[in-house]
Amino acid sequence: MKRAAHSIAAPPTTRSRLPWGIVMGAVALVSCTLLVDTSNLDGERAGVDGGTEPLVESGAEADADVASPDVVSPSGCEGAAASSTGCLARRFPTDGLIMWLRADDGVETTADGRVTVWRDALPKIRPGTIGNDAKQSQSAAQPMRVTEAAGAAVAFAADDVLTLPAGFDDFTAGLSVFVAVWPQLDGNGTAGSFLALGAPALQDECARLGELSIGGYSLDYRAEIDGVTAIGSSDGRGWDVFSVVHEGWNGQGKCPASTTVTLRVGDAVVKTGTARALTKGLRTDGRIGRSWYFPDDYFNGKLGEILVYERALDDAQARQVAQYLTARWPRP
Ligand SMILES: [Ca+2]
Repeated sequence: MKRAAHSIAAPPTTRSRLPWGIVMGAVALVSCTLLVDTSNLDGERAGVDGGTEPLVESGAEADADVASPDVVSPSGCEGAAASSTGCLARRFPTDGLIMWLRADDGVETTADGRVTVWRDALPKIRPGTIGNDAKQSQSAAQPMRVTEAAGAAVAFAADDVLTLPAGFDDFTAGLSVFVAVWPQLDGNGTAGSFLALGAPALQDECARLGELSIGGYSLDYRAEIDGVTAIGSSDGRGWDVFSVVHEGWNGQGKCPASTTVTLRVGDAVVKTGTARALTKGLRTDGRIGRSWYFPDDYFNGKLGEILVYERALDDAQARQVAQYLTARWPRP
């Protein structure tokens, strides 16, 4: 395992409570085991309902199964209005959405196109909300804003990373992450980690970290030392819509030792596995474009849009978000 070997030589400086060598060994073991596991189980989760969103139509709010997804053209959202934040937000569930980065709006750059801030769109649909803006003040580490057929995107090269503010502290209702990404694969089919949410202080036996990456042509989700890998998920030839839905505690008072993780490519489930649940705690080291587990692994490629929910979306809701992103980020 090339990645595991070189990461052991470069331990992160932020890990303090666990002997890193032991943890990394376990990660490598899990990864190697999962690479030969080609089972493709179908994961169905119970729906999670609740909350109100002013821009979600009442029908969708009352029915968590989203009987008739208003994916293409919500009323009043034709023409130029269709790409407004308010209209886009009507095409997918927003209950539990805690971060929404869209590269065609909210990206601020220097005069030569280096990204200083990628602003969270959430405050536009939830006035008063403080967004999870992704930032980078060091010029050498700033990704570039690029324009192409699908619209503006944020392009990351090695050593580029955006940092997220502290937060992301309660995933007891689960975690769902959706990403429109065009990975630039290296000779090993690896493009690195595009989103890492970590790490709160160690509180129990459950996972402080969640990370989504592309390695060996596979989509890889990690929660602490547990991993779920979908083999052959990416060819690097265009936009991909990847997602992970990690179920929550389901009403238990303490994080369960094993919970279901569902990986999708587009709106199709490509892998279902298990990982320990995510623990509660303020996450202070979230970043876009650099692995937390493998500090030398930076993301290479373009990101178009990222949505993070603090709950596990049910199957219909997850497909709806995926279909929204696939329509927005078509393959050229
Ligand atoms: Ca750079």
